[in-house]
Amino acid sequence: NAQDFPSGYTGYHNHREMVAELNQTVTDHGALVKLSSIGKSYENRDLWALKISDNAGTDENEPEVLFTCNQHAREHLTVEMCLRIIKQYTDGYATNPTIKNLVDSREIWVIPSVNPDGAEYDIASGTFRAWRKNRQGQGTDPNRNWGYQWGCCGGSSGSPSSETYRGPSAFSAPETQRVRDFVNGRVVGGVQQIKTHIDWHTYSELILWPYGYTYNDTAPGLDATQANVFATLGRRMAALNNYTPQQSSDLYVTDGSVNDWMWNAHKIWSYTFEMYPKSASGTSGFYPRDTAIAPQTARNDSAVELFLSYSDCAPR
Ligand code: PAY
Ligand code: ZN
Repeated sequence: NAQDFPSGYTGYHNHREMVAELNQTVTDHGALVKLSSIGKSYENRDLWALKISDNAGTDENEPEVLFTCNQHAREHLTVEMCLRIIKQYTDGYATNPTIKNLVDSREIWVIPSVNPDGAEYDIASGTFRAWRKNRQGQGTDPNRNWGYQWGCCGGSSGSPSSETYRGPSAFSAPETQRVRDFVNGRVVGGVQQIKTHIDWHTYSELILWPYGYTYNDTAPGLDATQANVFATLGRRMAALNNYTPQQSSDLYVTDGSVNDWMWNAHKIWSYTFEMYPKSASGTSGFYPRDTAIAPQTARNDSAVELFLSYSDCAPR
């Protein structure tokens, strides 16, 4: 039994509505999409992944792109961003040649809610709790629980009551485990099929790239050429959505983040997008009214399109 959003926010999708939307997409665009669960959350909700491609039921040899949303519970606008991407690349297929070309030549994976337990808990009392973590014990911050340089360097806490609790060990959260296993499972014939990834968050209007664990631009596994690719594509996307592009640690040091693991473990060009608003006081930035959904998700259309176009090559 899913919770409802308070008035002024009913345009957001709660978990039940999100699942209904995914199923409707399957009904409307059966040949273009495949819906599967990558496993369960701590509270036993399915973590749904929608694949968008021509011949979606077949594993074709095409570059794969991953979008993940809602690692953090209260960042509800990101669920809407993932749903927007799904709508754009399914509804637009028949009429928009650019979209058709991208869908035909890529396999686009969308996981619209990595942390459904936290998202439901955030709205369960009828008012927002400003909850960030998952619902395992006092809660683990999923974006401090990934297994590269976990807990090494700062920006996470070993205290279970902290907002940035990293968990007792890397991948202790079922949600990060499931996404890890899904990504590990995309290695086919020794080659990782997923080339690029965006993890959507709110807020601050930023485009971030690895590493988060160190202030250095280059570090083991990330050389100057690669750092330049991250920055070049980051800046090009930022020119389209008017976000600020920077290395992740320029915001603050974070160890155990998803971007660092995706890059280090798989050389996936992994970005974090921090959505609207640019700034806010207290926790208000996490709760823009539902009237912001349409403009603030559409704002990323051209950056997403550019990002998809680069999934088979690095920008120069
Ligand atoms: O890789 O640097 C990174 C991730 C940065 C985000 C994080 O802390 O995980 C930034 C914050 C977030 O979206 O969770 C920003 C928001 C405003 C916050 O809660 O501080
Ligand atoms: Zn976040």
